[in-house]
Amino acid sequence: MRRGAPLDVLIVGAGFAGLYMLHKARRRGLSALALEAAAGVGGTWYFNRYPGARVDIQSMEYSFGFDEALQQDWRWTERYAAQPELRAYAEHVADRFGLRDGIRLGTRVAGAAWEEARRRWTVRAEGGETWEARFLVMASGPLSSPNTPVFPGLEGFDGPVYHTARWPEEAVDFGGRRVGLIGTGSSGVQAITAIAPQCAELTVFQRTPAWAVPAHNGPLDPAFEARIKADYAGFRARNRQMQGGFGSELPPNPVSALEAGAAEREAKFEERWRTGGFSFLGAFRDILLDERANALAAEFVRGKIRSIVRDPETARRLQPRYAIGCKRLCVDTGYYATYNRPNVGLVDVAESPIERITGKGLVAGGREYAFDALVLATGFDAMTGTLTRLDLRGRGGRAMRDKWAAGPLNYLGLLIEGFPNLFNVAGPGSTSAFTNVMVAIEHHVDWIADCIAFLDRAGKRTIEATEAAEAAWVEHVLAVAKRTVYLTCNSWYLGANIPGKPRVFMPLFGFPAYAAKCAEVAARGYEGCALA
Ligand code: N01
Repeated sequence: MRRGAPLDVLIVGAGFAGLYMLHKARRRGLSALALEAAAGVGGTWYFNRYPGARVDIQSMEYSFGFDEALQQDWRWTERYAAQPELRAYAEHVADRFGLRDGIRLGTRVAGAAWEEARRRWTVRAEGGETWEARFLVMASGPLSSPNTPVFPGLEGFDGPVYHTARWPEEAVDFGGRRVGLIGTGSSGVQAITAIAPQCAELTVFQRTPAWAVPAHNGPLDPAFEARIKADYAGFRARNRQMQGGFGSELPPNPVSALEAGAAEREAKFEERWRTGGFSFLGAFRDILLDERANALAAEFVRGKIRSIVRDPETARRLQPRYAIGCKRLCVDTGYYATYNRPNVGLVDVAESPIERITGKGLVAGGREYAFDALVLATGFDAMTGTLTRLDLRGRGGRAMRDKWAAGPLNYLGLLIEGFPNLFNVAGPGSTSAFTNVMVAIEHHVDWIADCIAFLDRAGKRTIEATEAAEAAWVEHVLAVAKRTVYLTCNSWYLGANIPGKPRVFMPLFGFPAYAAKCAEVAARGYEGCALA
């Protein structure tokens, strides 16, 4: 069944990107509709409601800056907001800007096809309903397709299995139960810390240890809030000048870790450790750029792990051996200390891999571990998973999963050759994963809205990247990564967490240079794109 008149903009997703895109499109006088698979808005913050889920960028920064009244009125209760508050914020934004009637909840998009003759997208939901639109905006999120590894026997497990990224709406009671948990990335680190005090016994199956620094979360300091709100626009602008789009209150130290003396280095690491959060990686300017500088920061944190974790063997297993920050740094609230609890055990499944799940637990290294409930904190098919899992067909019926078979070709992260009038928000080729994603989202949505306005003014009906621009862009993203430590480990940035996924470095490091490039492309009449 085809729905109504063609839309200007069809948006996939009603997380923060979808909400702002819908608002922006309407403000520009465009007809727009957002389709959302979930029963509520919020995207990531709708689905990831596992115990302990919390943002790792400070709340005052991890929020929209596009509306002064919104940022003045909204009050965060904690330095790092927990998932329920973030979800409430998304709900508030939907109500405040009257977006509800432009969102179809419970509507999972199955696919979309470009119709060349009519120069439109036809978007199809599961269930068969279709919509037509001039522009298709993928606001489906870089971390929205959960990864459930193939564990033989998983279906035969007697107890409940929970994935952190698809946590049930109703409360899960772990009281008196033995819990097994696989995965120690950001989700695992938070879930382990929160579940351990709730359950009888927690066994963590770790393949790669996480680097974690303390959040020092707590109630939001009213004096800090007042100071930021006195010039919120200035605060946002200063953050946009930072490589990650956040952290201007404590910028990176301009000194090299290699030039500092041992005492100065220790003092600086200690100071940043006490401050908490990602600021640790800015203790010296070259921690993410130079492996030797990185090794000094890494050894400092390994020392912290040894001093926190009482059992030497557990402490040994928890100490990572790869570059700190190479996989996304975790920001924790007592993670390492959780292993001092008598009811928490750590099994290294790198040394003794998981062989199979049984009815009563799992077998690793020839030994069976018993538990009543299983938590999978095994992450996502990041950055490309959502677009390649959809039946997305561009010019000539070409499927996105074929176009991206060897890696996600794109231009500026925003445009894809062969897929006219499709914009991808916060995807591969953009700084999304390396930035405060709220900054990345606002930047992309504003760019997209300006691009559509330009096309309409110029009487053009389509825009798409050229193959040459795409090839050069993908090369540029890799060249930037080569100047960092990011290529020295296996991470989801590289697609290395999914067996068989092409190893292509996907996110771009450095927001200010990226934003400047996007602005320059626009100013030059969308250089690198074919307009018709
Ligand atoms: O996923 P991950 P995540 N056998 O991919 C392990 C954002 N986020 O959901 O490293 C055994 O990081 C895997 O092991 P390995 C943030 O950007 C933010 O935790 O591949 N183990 C790893 O330990 C983050 O980076 C927040 O060897 C297996 C874990 O599962 C991103 O989302 C909170 C396995 C997956 O870790 C993803 O985080 C949460 C197997 N077969 C998430 N397969 C905050 O804002 C996978 N693993 C705080």
